[in-house]
Amino acid sequence: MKTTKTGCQPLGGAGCRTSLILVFAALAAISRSEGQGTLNITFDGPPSQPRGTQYIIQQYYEAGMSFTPIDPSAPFAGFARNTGGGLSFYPEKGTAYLQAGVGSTLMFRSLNGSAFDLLAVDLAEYSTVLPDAVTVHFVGYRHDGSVVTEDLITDGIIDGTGPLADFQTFTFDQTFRDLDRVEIPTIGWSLDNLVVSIPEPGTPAFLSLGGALACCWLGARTLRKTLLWMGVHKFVASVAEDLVQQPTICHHFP
Ligand SMILES: [Ca+2]
Repeated sequence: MKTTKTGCQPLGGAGCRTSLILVFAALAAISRSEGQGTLNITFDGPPSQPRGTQYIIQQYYEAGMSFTPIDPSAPFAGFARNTGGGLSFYPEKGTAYLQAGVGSTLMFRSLNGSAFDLLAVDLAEYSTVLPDAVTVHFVGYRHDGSVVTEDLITDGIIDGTGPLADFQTFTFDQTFRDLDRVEIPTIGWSLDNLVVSIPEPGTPAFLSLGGALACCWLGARTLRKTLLWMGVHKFVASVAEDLVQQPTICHHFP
């Protein structure tokens, strides 16, 4: 009987079977941890834009995320970027943000095609001229092909450069996870501080390693059972036993 130098069970033993499950679970947890790649998109640029201005734009990029109209070829396609400061009738929090007036739509996605989680957003009404509470319709297109929606309703409190808090923070539930893109087809809103989570680069490699370890373990067990079932004599069975016993995962995960 061979023994391992590390003192842990050989691969395929009950101890390593448990360890393997724990390692694989840990890798999966790492891959979906919201602490990994969590980004707060502030819309504060670049590109630079003078304070107190509102520009209509057709694209904006920040932190690996792209923002465009849903249909860039549609009439008046675009959305506004407001830098705040000086425009007393617009929401004010001291930094830049996006707005949707007539004809505006917004779509955002990861530039490299990675699926992402949508966690939170700050929303306000469009202006003190249109101060009523507004319903902002979010449509999430998940990587598995399903579609989720959420209607967020602002409180209708807005005083521009006055003392009131124009923006409110909203959070999304677990359905807005693993998204390929999100669309906002409605208008009359102001939007800032979009919080998304994107898996860290290298996560697929971690998962591949976990999968490979699982396959090795399952493959070795299957091989041993098959050889024993076929009635091969003890020598062949001992070779299979060696396959089961080597290597140990503890060399890779001390
Ligand atoms: Ca901002």
